[in-house]
Amino acid sequence: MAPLITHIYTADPSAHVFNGKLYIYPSHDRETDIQFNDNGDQYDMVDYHVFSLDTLHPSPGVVTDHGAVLRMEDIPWVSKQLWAPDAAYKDGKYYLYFPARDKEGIFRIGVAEGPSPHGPFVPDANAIPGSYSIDPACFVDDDNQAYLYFGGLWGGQLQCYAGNTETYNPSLQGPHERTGDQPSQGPRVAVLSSDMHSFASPPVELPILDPETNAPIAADDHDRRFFEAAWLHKARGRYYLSYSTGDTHFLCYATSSSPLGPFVYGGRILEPVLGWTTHHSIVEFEGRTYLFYHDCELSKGVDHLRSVKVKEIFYDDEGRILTTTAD
Ligand code: FUB
Repeated sequence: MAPLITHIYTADPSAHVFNGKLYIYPSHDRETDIQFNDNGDQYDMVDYHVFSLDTLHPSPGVVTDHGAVLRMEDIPWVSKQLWAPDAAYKDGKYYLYFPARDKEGIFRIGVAEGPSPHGPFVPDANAIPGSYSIDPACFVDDDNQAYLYFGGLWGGQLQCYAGNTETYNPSLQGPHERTGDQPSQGPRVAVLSSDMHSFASPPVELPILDPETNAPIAADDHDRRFFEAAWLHKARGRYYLSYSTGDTHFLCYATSSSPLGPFVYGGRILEPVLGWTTHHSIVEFEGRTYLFYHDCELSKGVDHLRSVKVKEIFYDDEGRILTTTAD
């Protein structure tokens, strides 16, 4: 499959259906002269574009670029690195959630509000109180309650927070994480307030449980442990939490009967793509289930210059997602 967007580099696609149209909220990658490192400093993005399409079947229709809907210079609390965003709709308004480093260099999550799926989005003056780390994904359940899932290891700083505390430990900055038989760190989830601008209660950790032992997946199990890119979707009455395994480059998923877990590991969705990062979303559109993801084919393998792609995926009769490959 060719990249969906070729006039700029885009990554971390969060796809949603609003008013019958498919909208994509990606990161906007750009070239810089920043040295590559395991902290992800080379991912130095400064704005967000929104894209839309009328159809994906039998092939993707024309992709409209709605332009830069939010710029770093318009967000008072941010110092750098506008990383993977997501969007949500609730009660007549649209919300863009995004991670960025604050003036102290600590990743926080911000929210911006707009009247349409493509903005314009006006950011709150401060990051969401109590937010930390990266990769927000907002899920609004059938009862209209919204949840924010987030977290990412290494450059995403999740390892700097132990369990359910918000206390930042700077000595763990960089490519560090738990090791051995210790429980791996799970993503966080926060119940959002009814106005979508704050956490109704402090975030809690969502351990990913091994289906055999019912214990959290071990820190050394890099083929299955959570690294970043949490995404929540609901299908067949179950909640699917999907995520990237980071340094082993898989997209995996876990399932639960509740948006607040417990989530039990289910399997692998996508084999490694060209490029270090892998980050995705899953959405139903026109009666089919699609995986949006990115790879570095267009940039010929430059890790921080990525391009969004889309592929139909399938479940088996038991609701397991069938593993696929990038193409
Ligand atoms: O795009 C910057 C970061 O790379 C994202 O936040 C991560 O999920 C990874 O894709």
